[in-house]
Amino acid sequence: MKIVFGIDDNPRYLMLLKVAVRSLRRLYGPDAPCLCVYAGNREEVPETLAAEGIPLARYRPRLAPELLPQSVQHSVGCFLKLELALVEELAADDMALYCDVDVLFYRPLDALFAMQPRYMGMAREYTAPFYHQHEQLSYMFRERRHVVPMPFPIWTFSSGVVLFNFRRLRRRGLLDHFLAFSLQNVDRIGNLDQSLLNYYFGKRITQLDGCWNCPPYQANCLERAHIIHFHGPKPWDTKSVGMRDLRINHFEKLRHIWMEYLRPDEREHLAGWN
Ligand SMILES: [Mn+2]
Repeated sequence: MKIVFGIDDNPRYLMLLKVAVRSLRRLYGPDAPCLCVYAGNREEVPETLAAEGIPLARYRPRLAPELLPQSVQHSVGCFLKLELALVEELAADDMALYCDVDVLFYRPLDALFAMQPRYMGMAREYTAPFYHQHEQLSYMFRERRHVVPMPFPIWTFSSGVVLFNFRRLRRRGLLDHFLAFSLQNVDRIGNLDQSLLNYYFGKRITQLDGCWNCPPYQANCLERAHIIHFHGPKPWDTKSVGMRDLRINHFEKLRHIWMEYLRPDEREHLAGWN
């Protein structure tokens, strides 16, 4: 199964991607199947990916940046995961494991690859309360209005790691419905792509164990995690006040493990980031 990432032109994504893939290859060797979907225009990105031997899929998203509100323009890359089932390079794949670039593969993934969620599998996110002001949302598709009741009560699933069942999403225009819903409701959501997945698919999402998407600030992260997700402070962020509460438990240790994947020049490059 392919491990799929999605990036836009934020240079930090590129550094995170390199480490994610290097950690994947430490577990599964240099031929571990992966793909990076890229929706930007910088020449430096394909060059860097080629140097790292990471396959690249250039993709023009239907949720195009110009169609998204100003408030989400800083993170347009995270919407890419919503339409991976349409990416040409994945057309022959029935399933794929999407991961944010801020992950570190820590233990084997075989048990995850063996799962077959009906639509998609995601782990819970404990720090995000499920909250919205709407009882239902609606969207127009092929001249008909469709109503999506908000799934009360429900917890929030994290979109940092998503095991997608593409075959299911490609059936009966489900993805077309979902993208129509997303475009027409993107200004009514609180948490980017993650809200769109939670609101639209709700109880159809299969819950994955937390070991597949484990933040370093979680107390049992070191002993349980298979995929570590630097949700919250990124590995170079040792100072920001806003993230202080999440630099706890295993953050420091895991940030060092992440750093060890970098070459000295790369480490120097991110010294000024915060
Ligand atoms: Mn993330």
